[in-house]
Amino acid sequence: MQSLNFLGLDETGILWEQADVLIQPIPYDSTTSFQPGTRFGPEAILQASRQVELWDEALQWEPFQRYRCLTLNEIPPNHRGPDSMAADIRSAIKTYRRPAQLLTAIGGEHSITWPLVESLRESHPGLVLCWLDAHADLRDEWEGSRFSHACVLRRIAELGLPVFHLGLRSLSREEQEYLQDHREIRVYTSEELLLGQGFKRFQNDLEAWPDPDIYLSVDVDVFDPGLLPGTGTPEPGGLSWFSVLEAVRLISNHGTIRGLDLCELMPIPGSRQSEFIAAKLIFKILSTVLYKKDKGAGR
Ligand SMILES: [Mn+2]
Repeated sequence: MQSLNFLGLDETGILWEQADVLIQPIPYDSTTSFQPGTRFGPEAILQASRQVELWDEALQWEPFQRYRCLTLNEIPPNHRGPDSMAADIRSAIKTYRRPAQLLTAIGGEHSITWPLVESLRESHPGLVLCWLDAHADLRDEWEGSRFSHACVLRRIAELGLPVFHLGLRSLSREEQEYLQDHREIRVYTSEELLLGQGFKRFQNDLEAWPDPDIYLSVDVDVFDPGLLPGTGTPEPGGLSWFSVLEAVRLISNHGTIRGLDLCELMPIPGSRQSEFIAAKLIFKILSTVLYKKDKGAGR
């Protein structure tokens, strides 16, 4: 069977060592609460990505005319639980990832981000995390696992890297107390970003890190569910398309995005809306990162 690839690009003759961007599908969802189905996210996003225009109308260029993008085979789900899955992800990406390549993971549930960040920190010890998500994901344990999607940001924060969380609008009292005790996790709520000075404060705070290496993790529930309904735990009051692009622009302008993921897309039968928006966002992020790399190269 012909496997699906991102944007329907012609990958003929591209070796993984030569690719500037590696797309890594990770269809894993054993712990997703409320509604399952994010295991079908990567395939739906790759399928929908074929409808995304290759021309970036905002930046006025076509990134994959110049840069090579290769979609890898999926990392199969490990049903022993998210900690076993994390070990599989770590060992899979260790075999092929090179520091200069931009690894772009497509989930699956958000628990996949922990091994991705942990691995990237080995080559980029000063890594800063930008986290776009409606939820805090700061529980110490959930459904019998400390590595569940509901605990993933807590496990990552314990690695000791600076965290910028944009779009929060739903958390438990336990998570609120954790945030009060852990000021290294900087939070910009959806309300502050949409109705207040959140972007300004985010930009000011980021400036304390000169030219950082950045990992960008997007839970698609950061979007308003009116725009993107296909996710396991939709929350009202989410970000708009342009506010998410503004966040991406600020992040990319300020530092260098070294790795990214997009998680928690749950296809809705009969609709392609959510997966198309997710595919287009991945394209927009990659275009933004590659554009900066391209313009910087000539200086
Ligand atoms: Mn979430």
